Amino acid sequence: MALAYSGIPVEIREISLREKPASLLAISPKGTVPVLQSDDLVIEQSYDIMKWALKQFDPDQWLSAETENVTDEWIEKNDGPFKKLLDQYKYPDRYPDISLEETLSQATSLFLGPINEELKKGAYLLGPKISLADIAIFPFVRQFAMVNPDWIDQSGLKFLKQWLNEHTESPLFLSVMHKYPTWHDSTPE
Ligand SMILES: N[C@@H](CCC(=O)N[C@@H](CS)C(=O)NCC(=O)O)C(=O)O
Repeated sequence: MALAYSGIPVEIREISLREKPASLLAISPKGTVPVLQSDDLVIEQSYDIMKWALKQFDPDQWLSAETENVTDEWIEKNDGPFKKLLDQYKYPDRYPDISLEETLSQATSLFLGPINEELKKGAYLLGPKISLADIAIFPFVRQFAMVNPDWIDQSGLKFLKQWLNEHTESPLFLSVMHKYPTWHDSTPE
């Protein structure tokens, strides 16, 4: 979404995680996606790719010097503790000792509840204006909400629900949610 918003032209190579192409591992041996390559530059973290794009073109000021620290804090909470809870929730078989109730309660008190509180004050995470924090975080909340479609209504987190709906229905999100053919190194460039 950040790349599309910034208007930087990119070639997207969807890969199979089960059969990672040698060309990916050659530039980024850690083997996770996304990876962005631009001439000699290789960026291996999605958040860094987003920031790289916005540093070049950010027409609606999704990120600024004033908001960078608070945005980093939200992303750290998302990528660390919330991502762990999301995995527990998505793959309960891998965590037989942790109950669903416990995961839900921790995710709500740690992350989803605080987001809902922020959204009571303004339509977006950092206030009245959309920002990189919204764009970077809502896809993870979307994944969480997709595990049990009844959960969000039962949660009572109505500001979170409204925010999630707005972002998952946005023209920008819909415009990038395509299925791309899988890239193989034998695919003609
Ligand atoms: N913090 C990294 C996480 C990247 C990540 O873990 N991506 C997953 C896919 S969503 C992956 O590539 N996993 C490697 C694998 O399953 O082999 C980022 O945001 O770029």
